[in-house]
Amino acid sequence: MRFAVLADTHIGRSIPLAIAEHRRKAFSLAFTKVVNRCVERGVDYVFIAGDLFERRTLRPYLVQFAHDELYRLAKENEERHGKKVKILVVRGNHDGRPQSDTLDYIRHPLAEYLNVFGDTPEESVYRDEKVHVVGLNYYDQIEKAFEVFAVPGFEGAKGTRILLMHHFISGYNDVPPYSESLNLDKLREVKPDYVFSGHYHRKCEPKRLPGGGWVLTPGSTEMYDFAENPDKGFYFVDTDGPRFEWVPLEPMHFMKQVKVEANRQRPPEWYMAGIRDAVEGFVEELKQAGKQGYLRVCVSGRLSEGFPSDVSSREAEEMMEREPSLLWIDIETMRLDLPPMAARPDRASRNVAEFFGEFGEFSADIREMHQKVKDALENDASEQTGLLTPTSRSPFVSEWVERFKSRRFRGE
Ligand SMILES: [Mn+2]
Repeated sequence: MRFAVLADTHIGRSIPLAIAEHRRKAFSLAFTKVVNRCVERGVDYVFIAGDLFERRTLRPYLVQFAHDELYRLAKENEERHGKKVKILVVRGNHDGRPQSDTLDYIRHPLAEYLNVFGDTPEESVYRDEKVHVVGLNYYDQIEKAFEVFAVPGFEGAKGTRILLMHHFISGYNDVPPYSESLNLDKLREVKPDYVFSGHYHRKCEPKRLPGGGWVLTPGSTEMYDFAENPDKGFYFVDTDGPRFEWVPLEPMHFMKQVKVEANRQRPPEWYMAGIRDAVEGFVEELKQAGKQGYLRVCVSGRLSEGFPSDVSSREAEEMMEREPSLLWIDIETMRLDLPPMAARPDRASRNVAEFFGEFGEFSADIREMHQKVKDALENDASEQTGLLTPTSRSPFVSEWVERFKSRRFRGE
């Protein structure tokens, strides 16, 4: 038997919204490529491990698209290879909730090539003369769902035992903190020959379960966001052996995130030059890859003058208009800090002794100390922070303490 194992196709994803149409195309194209490869190769079963769709509500043409592609897979697979394929689908967290999900639109009583798992113990099981599949949809409480659906679902199973699910697996996927997951020992309790899982977007190598059987997470089929690496695709599994074959899918666009970061105060022009370099470098990379792409530039550091709004995206926008390979440039200046208060020009003109006049004679001490610190800052301030280093600061601290001690406040 030959399986295709895929997950997280996210058809209809449109984020970042600035390039929504490009994004929708990319996810649809990846799905079409999966169907093409399956048809070329010939498959007996296709396992879709959740998040077929991006959202519960989608544009009708996208639902139609998914429906048509699945039909094409079944039809052409039979025409070319004489095999009737069975496509098995579980619900991911993006597909919707129990009783209300996008998968309803692709369910059809006459589509015998398709099995969409439901939310009752009966609807969680698919069986025929060769395989026994338990489909575990996405639930918030995974351990409980496992006991309710997976454990009884495998009772009396004959043939190849397969668990299809949309959940993290600890000890196999890099599970994010505070996320629900199942561990390998738990999975082993139902003695599966294969566990195919989605939800985790990064490709994983097949892994032996303790005591037998395999787990496999193919990852998503397109770049879900800027943080993901572009190693996208799906697996064919030949149950002889078994043999696992990775089928790479090249992401449609080039997505990159770069930092422009200053470790000392810099004027707005410095950051602008950094952004320009980043964009120019990216255009070069696009040319080499022969692709269109989008870039996010994260600007961080401290300004020596001006305001974050002085670091404008105008130049980047002009480059975007000139250069068709640049689909979008995002410039993120949230982490750009204003100049320190000490750099405000009106400060120098203040008469410090007058300002602290209410302290009486002590205002003269304040004026003296202020002048000393100001001089020290001018000569010794750290380039990075604009402050005195701890060693150059400590004599001032002692002197302040001495001056306070030698005066008596509140009549003490
Ligand atoms: Mn997903």
